[in-house]
Amino acid sequence: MEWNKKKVMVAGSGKSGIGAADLLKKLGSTVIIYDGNEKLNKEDVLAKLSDREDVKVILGELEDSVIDNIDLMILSPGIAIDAPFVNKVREKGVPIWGEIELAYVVAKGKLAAITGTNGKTTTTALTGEILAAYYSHVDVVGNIGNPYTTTAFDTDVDSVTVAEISSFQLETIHTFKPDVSAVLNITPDHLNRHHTMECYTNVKMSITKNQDSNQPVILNYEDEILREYAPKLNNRIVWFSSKRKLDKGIFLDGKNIIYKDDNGEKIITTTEDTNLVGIHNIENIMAAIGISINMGVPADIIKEAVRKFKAVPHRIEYVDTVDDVIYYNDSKGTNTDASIKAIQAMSRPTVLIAGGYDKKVSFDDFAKELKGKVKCLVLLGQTAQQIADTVKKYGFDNIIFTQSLEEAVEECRKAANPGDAVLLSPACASWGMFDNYEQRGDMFKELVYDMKK
Ligand code: UMA
Repeated sequence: MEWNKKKVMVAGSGKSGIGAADLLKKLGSTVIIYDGNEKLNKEDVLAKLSDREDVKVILGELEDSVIDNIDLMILSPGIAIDAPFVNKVREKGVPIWGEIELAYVVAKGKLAAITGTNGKTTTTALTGEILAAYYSHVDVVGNIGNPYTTTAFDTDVDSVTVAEISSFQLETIHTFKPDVSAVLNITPDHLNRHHTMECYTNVKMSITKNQDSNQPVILNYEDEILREYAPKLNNRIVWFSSKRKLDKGIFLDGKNIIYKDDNGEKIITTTEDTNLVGIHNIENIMAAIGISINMGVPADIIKEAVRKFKAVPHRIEYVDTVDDVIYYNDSKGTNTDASIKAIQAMSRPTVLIAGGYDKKVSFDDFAKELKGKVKCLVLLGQTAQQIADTVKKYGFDNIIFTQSLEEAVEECRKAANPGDAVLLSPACASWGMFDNYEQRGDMFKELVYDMKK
């Protein structure tokens, strides 16, 4: 690709858009940034760039005459592929790539890519730590918050990249081909954007679509959707299971986590040699082991890196203890399955804060988990009423409605007794009330810390 001859439009001026624009500038392309939010300030957008020279910013409406003059559009993951302006660009025959595709085309070295509904961030961070204990140049990128485009230009043949890839990012890949891929689990999420579970599953599984038949995909044997989908795959499947011994793959034997392949069986580590809690985290460790072994890391290095690894922020993160009430921040619980895991991990009577952006999913499975664990449910956001209606169907009626996170935390403080836990695990995205889950979690932590002031 003769990048220096291309006029490229980057859609979205968030982290991904800025990363993509910076990379394109380094490649010598002419860059136009487009963002549908007309309330943004062009100067603020330009100020985020490393090199703003000759970059044009368009906000609000996108005119046909602009589209007629571009060679390529790079889409940010938060923009739906069927958004009206994207459809228009497609109809005019302009190629549309995601920022992951752009970074992949530029990057060199080895690549491991991880997707799944839950556990992606922990598994990606852990895999990154393991690989960094063995290889000298490791980048951890993607949905984790560090766009792949920000590292791609500086990679070389010896570089190793670990990428957390969301379903949004997979919608716009074309040649993206990881050396090792992993799909951790598939449960309902983002159905407002992908519409059906079938579409969501197909998008998730497309992480494998360009891999050669000898390139591995690490899959969770306990996930029914993955087990059903597996026969359609052409890859070398490496299964992991937290519930049964497998003929081959990664599994538990008592406390030992075993890796077994044609060369025999090896104990990699044990369930006690980790700071992570919960069976879902054992699965994340298993996936990270599967990826690392297939990226050439020796077992003793893996064991040591797993032992040292600490939980990622916003994922059942201990915040503080106030009046013998433990506060946990699980703001990354942005779907029901993630929140169910957080509720299951609680060992004290729990006051739960839930609710947020409406992704058009059902809360039935979530509601069933409250019994015996959650003593009081504090609701906020767009989904508050839907969650209340659903939990009432299952006989739970200790519900408090609130209008803000401040009010929710205040209500939790009143509802919790010494010996209880307060858990922020909204089962919903933060959008609408917050920019992202990090902002929501950080605000929760501040509100908890403020209690001691
Ligand atoms: N925008 C438009 N038109 C639209 C929608 C958005 O112009 O129709 C503009 C907005 O005005 C805004 C910009 O696009 O200025 C935002 O772009 P974005 O939503 O793609 O957000 P980024 O800041 O680029 O962050 C993205 C990911 N966000 C989403 O997928 C929604 C981040 O994942 C990711 O960390 C980051 O890229 C770096 O790669 C967040 C996320 O919530 C954590 N991901 C979802 C999840 O994990 O469930 C998928």
